[in-house]
Amino acid sequence: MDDTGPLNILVFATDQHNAHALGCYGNPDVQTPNLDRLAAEGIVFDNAITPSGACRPAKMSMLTGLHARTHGLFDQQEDTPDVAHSLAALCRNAGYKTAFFGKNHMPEKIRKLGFDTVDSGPKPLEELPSQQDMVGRSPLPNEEHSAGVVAGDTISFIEEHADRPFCVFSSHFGPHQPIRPSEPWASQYDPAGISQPPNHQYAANRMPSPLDFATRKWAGIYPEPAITLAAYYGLISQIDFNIGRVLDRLEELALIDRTVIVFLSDHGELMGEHGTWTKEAIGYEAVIRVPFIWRLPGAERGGERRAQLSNTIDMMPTLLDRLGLPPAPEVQGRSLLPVMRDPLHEGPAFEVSEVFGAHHGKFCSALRTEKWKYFRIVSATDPTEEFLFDLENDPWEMRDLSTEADCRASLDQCREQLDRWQRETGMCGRTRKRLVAAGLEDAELSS
Ligand SMILES: [Ca+2]
Repeated sequence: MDDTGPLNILVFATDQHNAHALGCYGNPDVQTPNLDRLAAEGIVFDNAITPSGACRPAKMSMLTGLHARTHGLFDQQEDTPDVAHSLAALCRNAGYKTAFFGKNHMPEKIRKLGFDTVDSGPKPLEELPSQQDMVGRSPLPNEEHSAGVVAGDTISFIEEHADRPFCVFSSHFGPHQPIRPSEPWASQYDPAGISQPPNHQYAANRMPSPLDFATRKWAGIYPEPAITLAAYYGLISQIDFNIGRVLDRLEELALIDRTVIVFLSDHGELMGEHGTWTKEAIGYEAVIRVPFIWRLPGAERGGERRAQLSNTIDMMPTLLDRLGLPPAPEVQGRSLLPVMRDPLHEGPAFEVSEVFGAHHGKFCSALRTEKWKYFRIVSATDPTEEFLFDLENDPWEMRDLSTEADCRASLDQCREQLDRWQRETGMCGRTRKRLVAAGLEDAELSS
């Protein structure tokens, strides 16, 4: 292996992918042999958090290493802010060929973020025959389905630029709805044989109010949970197959050990957990925890796992660190290389994820430690809701402890850590304007 010269970057992103829905994260039903192979040759982060449980903010954070409150794409708004730096722009400045295939959420800005080649391919939501077809079988063969097209475009680009350093995002539309895999994946899973998450039906002592929005929105559109889960797993297996195609080609071209490979999702999916689907302004693990897998050249530390907390804003500084490029100024993520190379290296005490649902005016901020989950939901009109879960003893978050007297000290500590983080992190003018417009200027949004 020639280990001189610059390394390539290949990022596989899925959209709305619950971290429970991978074989290498312990799911007994879903088949993900290619991602499991990547995990066996890579390092799996078991406690990775998205900075925001919404598509556009999370994608922007991935590309900039910044929290949503700082880059200013704070919710699903259409206009995208200009940013001072991005991973792709820094790579391009260093001589890399840059490309983004698949779902980018910001067609008007993606080139400005530093990508030379941009191709979204087919857009499944726009091609959906009707809302009633949100879950089901795609009539398209794999090569015409977005999952196959994204992989095909990625392979062509890599073949064409095999002699140049490249930075490629291969960004799948799925398993975000529409949940419509091609055959044979649409028939791969028998709904009767699929196990449900333990928290899909349970007697909760309290539920966050934004869950109602998702439940109401999808009532009558999503079929029963087992059928939806079978389609969701089918789409994940189809994406896994296509990721395998890219990995195989990378090996054939002898580039796999000249490339840093990352797999992640922008955010999670309720996936039937807590009784509903998609995502909302809530801080459950189903929404904010994401799969995060790193394959370093030479499969360094391959097959290892890390329990230390990480955040997907760490991707950009980690890649720059491993490539030997100068770190970006003002980036809020941190390089994960020290943790990857030393299993005993201390991780951060907590990570934060924030999401604002403009459609109902609720803002949720979540604080995650290795043991605790604290999240609170504020709005201009309703009382603040607070939740606390003991993830060591209740990983599926089925018992809220925020009103338990003997958890009071932990609740106070989490709340104080989150307050301080929000105060110290501040926010950009654009985010402030957005929140003031929503009547949240008096809420606990420290600046
Ligand atoms: Ca998304």
